[in-house]
Amino acid sequence: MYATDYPRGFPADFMWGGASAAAQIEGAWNIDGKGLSGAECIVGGGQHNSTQDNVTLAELKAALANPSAQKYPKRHGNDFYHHYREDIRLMAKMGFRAFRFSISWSRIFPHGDDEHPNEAGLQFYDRILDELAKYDIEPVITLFHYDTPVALTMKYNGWASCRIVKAATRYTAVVLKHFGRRVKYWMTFNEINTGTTGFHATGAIDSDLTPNQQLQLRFQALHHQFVASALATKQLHEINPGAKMGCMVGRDQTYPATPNPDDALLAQKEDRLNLFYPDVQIRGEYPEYMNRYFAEHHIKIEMAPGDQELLRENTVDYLSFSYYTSRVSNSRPAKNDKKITVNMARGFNNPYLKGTPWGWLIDPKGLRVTLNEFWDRYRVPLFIVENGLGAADELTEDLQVHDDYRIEYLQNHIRQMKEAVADGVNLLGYLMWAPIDLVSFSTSEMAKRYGLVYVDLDNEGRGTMKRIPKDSFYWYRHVIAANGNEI
Ligand code: BGP
Repeated sequence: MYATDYPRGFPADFMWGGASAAAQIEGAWNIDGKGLSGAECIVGGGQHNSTQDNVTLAELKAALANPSAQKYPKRHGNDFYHHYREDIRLMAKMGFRAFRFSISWSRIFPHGDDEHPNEAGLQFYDRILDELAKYDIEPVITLFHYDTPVALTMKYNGWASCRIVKAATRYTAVVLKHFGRRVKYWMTFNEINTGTTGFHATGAIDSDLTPNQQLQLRFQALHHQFVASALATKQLHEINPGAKMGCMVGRDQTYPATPNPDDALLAQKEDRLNLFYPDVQIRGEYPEYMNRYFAEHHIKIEMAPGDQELLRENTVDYLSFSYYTSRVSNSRPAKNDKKITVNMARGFNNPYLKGTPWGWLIDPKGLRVTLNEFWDRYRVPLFIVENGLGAADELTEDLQVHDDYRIEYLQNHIRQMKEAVADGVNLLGYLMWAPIDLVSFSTSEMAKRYGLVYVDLDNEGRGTMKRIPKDSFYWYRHVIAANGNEI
């Protein structure tokens, strides 16, 4: 007998919630023993791939020499460090079942490899976990979210050197030993597939190298991240066999521009440069197609004895990803087809889609395609750990934010996600980006807001930090209460 029914809704334990990152929310960059991280030194220029990925040693030294000089609020985040109780209470009010945040390496080891961990740092995250436990909110923790300690950039040139793996492994050992028994869901590197775009991900200065040398350095840095990920996965499973380690990629669904087979081939080729990462972390080995790519680009990955075995034996338990947009591969662009960079993706415009005020193409159906493709390819549980709309919200005189555009964005994506679940995809949860307004990563500004809760803070760092629920706050609360049956 063959049953033909399919899921009409979300599982009862579906993890509805939101996501964040230490360097974009915490602030308190020089408090309680914290060291500086790369994320707190780079200055965004409106899009990824701008200033931040061409950071020079001189710029970094200047940031270190005068850390208070920066006018944007990146080092202050939304002051979650002092507002976490209020923020978590607001999440609980929305009915959150899960909250993703990252641990800042330089809060635990200010220089990345200090002799002893900073107890005040560990205690801060203990307080967050206590607070989440109070409301029965499942913590989901990222170990590395674009924030390599600056001291390790100075010492090793970040992930370019294999020597950083030892320091990273000590950091993960301490963190997993301390929190590993009380936290079930973990992930290693945020959007590991952005590693070839530069400093924010590799913590390595390579602005003086040729493009080919840069690629060589970045792929080598990525190998070190794969190794550190596998080691962290091993550590977690030893500490708590029931805990789950995920890999995390930034996903931009790729379409061929036309049915021309040349476009289809190009789309496949370009897409593989993103699939490479979950291929390694889920299947446990470098895929064959990368051999040709490496050879053609004169890239040689140095692997230590035992690396391949380590990758094979310590694959991840689930695949998590961010989804904001999709991209188009075009093998024969016309003169006026210009290439656009959206988030990390470089592709061509899609005439069927509209963009956000920051030009990110909005593609809810692409999320359904992604979910189905990932599930078909990997057969491991999936987890959406970022999806949201950056917009310039307006606070009305009576202190309200009518963000119907954000509701529409989230609504359309959640509807497509529901379709994918009905298609048979095994999905653990949906963590929107971001519950509370935070500092945008690419622009380093507050003006590009993602939150369901408004924070009174401007690009210059001025404001009361007051939290004000937006219309989307009430809408999302209802979606969660009805477990996605009313969207
Ligand atoms: C992802 C990052 C997040 C977040 C998000 C939105 O790539 O993981 O850290 O910032 O993008 O991007 P932005 O803040 O640049 O608009």
